[in-house]
Amino acid sequence: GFRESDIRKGLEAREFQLYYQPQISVADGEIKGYEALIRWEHPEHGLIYPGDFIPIAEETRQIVPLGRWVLEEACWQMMSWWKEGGTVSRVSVNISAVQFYHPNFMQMVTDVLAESGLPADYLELELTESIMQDPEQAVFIMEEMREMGVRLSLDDFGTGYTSLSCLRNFPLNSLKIDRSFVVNMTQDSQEKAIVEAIIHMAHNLNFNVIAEGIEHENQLQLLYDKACDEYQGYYYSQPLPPGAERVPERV
Ligand code: G
Ligand code: G
Ligand code: MN
Ligand code: NA
Repeated sequence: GFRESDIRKGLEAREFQLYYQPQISVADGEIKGYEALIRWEHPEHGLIYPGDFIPIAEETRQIVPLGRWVLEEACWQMMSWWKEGGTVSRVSVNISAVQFYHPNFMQMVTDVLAESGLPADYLELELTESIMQDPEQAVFIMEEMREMGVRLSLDDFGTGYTSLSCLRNFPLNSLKIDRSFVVNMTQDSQEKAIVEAIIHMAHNLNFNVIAEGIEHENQLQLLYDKACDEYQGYYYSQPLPPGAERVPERV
């Protein structure tokens, strides 16, 4: 496995890269934004996925400098596309609980936005249910983020233990339905009922809903019927490095 020093050296050698996956409007197929997903182009081991190094980065707190790099890179990329193409896109950046509770987190986000010039409302932070370890503190930090104009989403929703009474207090813009609920929803009426219930609840709380892991046309049709707002998945495109042509993956 990788160690703290490997991650530090990888960062110094600029071996990390962000891939981007579009977030698509269910109603009209328009690209609403991109999720940034980190990859490690390791000189010896090739392309490494976050599951193989993010947990170690979190344990060793290397996620703090690595996470700052991710945020800088994502904001810089949006500005660069904006300058090239005339439109600016929303970017969603995954934030781990270690980063979120770091005392400099707020200042770091403020600094990166100022340095890059990206308007705050084009940045969305994807939080997981693990930040709910301290709900009062979480709400406090989230409210400060929202005052800055940054958008917030709750990632992998349904896989953690967020109580619904907590959820109501979170100043979120959107909720992302975990892929595990989407996989069988067209065949399994119970999974379909869960997806439907999440969409209704989220809308009643004034959150947008994004479904993850959409691989088939019939899944997209179901989301349309249930008025889900956005989707992500191989059906539209895999996550790709900047500048790559769209690659739908037929599975
Ligand atoms: O493509 P995929 O294997 O990229 O991503 C797997 C998981 O890794 C996702 O659940 C995502 O939350 C996490 N992840 C991807 N990029 C980042 C990142 O930049 N920071 C953090 N903290 N997690 C990430
Ligand atoms: O942050 P998060 O857990 O949401 O990361 C999304 C993960 O899901 C990434 O690893 C990404 O590569 C992966 N992913 C994105 N679209 C699809 C899809 O359609 N099918 C599958 N199996 N994985 C997907
Ligand atoms: Mn995510
Ligand atoms: Na997710």
